[in-house]
Amino acid sequence: MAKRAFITGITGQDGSYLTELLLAKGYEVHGLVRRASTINRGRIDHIDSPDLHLHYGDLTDGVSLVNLIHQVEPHEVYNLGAQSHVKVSFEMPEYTASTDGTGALRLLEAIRAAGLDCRYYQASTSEMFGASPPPQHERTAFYPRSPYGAAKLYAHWVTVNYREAYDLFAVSGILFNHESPRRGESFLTRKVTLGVAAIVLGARDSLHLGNLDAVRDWGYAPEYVEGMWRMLQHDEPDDYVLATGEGRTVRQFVRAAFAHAGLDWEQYVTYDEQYERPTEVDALIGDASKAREVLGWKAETNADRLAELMVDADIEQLSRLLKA
Ligand code: NAP
Ligand code: F7E
Repeated sequence: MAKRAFITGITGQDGSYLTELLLAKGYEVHGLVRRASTINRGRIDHIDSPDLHLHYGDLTDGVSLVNLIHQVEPHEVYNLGAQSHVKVSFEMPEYTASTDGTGALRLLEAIRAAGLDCRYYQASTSEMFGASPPPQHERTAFYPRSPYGAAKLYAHWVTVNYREAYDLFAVSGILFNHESPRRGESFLTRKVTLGVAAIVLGARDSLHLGNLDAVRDWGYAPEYVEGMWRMLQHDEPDDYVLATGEGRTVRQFVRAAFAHAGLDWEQYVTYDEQYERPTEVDALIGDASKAREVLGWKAETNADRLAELMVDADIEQLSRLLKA
């Protein structure tokens, strides 16, 4: 019998790659989708499989989660759904807390109430380390710097608590930034590579950014969803950092992306204060030794290569759009 997986956030960047991975492994995949006035499934539209099933629900609606967990009876649950934008979390702190923090609790309670023998993955984040200096690993002190980071820290600890209190196979993947051509358009990397594509193709002549000094550890999303799956296949539930171990400033990423298209970034990028955050996370560089030793997982794609592949993908996609 095929294993059944239940994924929240299936329409997001990671959810789409994880769905492809699990279907290729022979899983039956069930995804939670939100009702909106327009259909928002661009990242999974290309997946044509009788083993993919979508269900309406929301992480802020506990009843929908209880009903779906009962109905699907999953072997594995991946909780990837979130209001995942750090800057937006300062504008919508309560909604972010409900979706990203209490949402995890609602899902864990639905699993516990159903009495299922099921494995649970929580999408934790390097944002929980916040002001703690790099390199950050599983034993680094948490010090979140945004409502997003604080909400995710609650979800992280409640996952640990359900593991210890109820013997649930619950793991928390503490993932550093990971990107791809499917990255949301308002995150730094994608905003930059889309901007480069638009400049190359003559559709715009400048790009407005905020803080260029922040350091991030950017990896490639398809490799990170493989790490999530490996965490759930291990004998024991535990917490793992996934990261490349290499830090780059925003400025370095911008320079690499423009250079790949033969452009000098300084001629196009201007500073705009509106993209600053009330409190910033200055530097995130992860130490993923534990994932390498225990799970055999290692990031293969670094930020320079990522900038190149994202610029290439955006130039190709935008030229198709402009020709249409
Ligand atoms: P993403 O592209 O922003 O996708 C977020 C997903 O969550 C979307 O499917 C979205 O649905 C869904 N969602 C939002 N609010 C929801 C709600 N109230 N109820 C149910 N679903 C909801 O995020 P991602 O980059 O794939 O990241 C996946 C997860 O990993 C997130 O939890 C994120 O916080 C976490 N994370 C990401 C990174 C990273 O660098 N990418 C690093 C560490 C942790 P719609 O499509 O309907 O909006
Ligand atoms: O910002 C700076 C910004 O929004 C990266 C999420 O996936 O990773 C992500 O959070 C850096 C920050 O990602 C702009 O101030 C400058 O220092 O791409 P970002 P993030 O905040 O690191 C973590 C691990 C998650 O868990 C989150 O869900 O870039 N920056 N200028 C800018 N950022 C944006 N978005 N836009 C700018 O114009």
